[in-house]
Amino acid sequence: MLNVVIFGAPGSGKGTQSKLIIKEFGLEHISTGDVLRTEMKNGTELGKIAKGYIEKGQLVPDELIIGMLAKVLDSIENKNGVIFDGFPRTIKQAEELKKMLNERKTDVKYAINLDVEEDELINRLLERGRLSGRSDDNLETIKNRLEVYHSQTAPVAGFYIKEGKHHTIKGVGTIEEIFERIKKKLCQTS
Ligand code: B4P
Repeated sequence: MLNVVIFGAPGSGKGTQSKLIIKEFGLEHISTGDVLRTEMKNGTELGKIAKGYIEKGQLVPDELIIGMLAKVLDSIENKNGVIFDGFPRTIKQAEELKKMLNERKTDVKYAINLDVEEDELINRLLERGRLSGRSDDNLETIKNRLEVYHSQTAPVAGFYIKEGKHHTIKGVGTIEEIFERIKKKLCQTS
């Protein structure tokens, strides 16, 4: 199974590139951000709790995310593999993902880290906020999200470096150029 983790700072292009990877490789898509936004829209208990964290630019607590992910994983039948978009965001989530996949006789094959400088990230997110009105795409929340990224999510790279699965991809350029870089990596090493 081709299980791929795609990670990077907020606005690095995870969701954007995931869509292209899914199409090319026939994978299932799990975006924890999308799942949380659906829960928020439907006004569920989880959605109400998540809203408080997301609007402050903080991470939703690990226990909630891990429980949510286990349910989504069990509902998937695609045998080609899964792209994990925006998960794991902490070392604890990376450890739990490994456990969950091992229990299902599989594992992560590649961790793709999209590298984009901070000014570009802020510009992209402000632009998305302007167009979509997403409540966490405002300057104050974006700055908090970037801080949280550096303190809690960036260390996840070390987890996958140790496992020999980590690949940094330059995340600046056109969407198609970046996708070509990712595709080359996934084809080269598979
Ligand atoms: P996410 O939904 O994962 O949001 P994100 O980090 O902003 O990335 P996203 O995938 O949406 O954006 P992309 O880079 O593709 O998370 C939202 C929140 O949910 C988190 O802050 C957290 O609170 C919570 N959460 C989610 N998962 C969690 C977890 N595992 N644990 C705890 N909490 C969790 O694109 C950004 C913009 O850039 C788009 O407008 C796009 O069009 C543009 N863009 C993309 N590529 C471009 C390019 N090459 N050039 C120019 N623009 C580009």
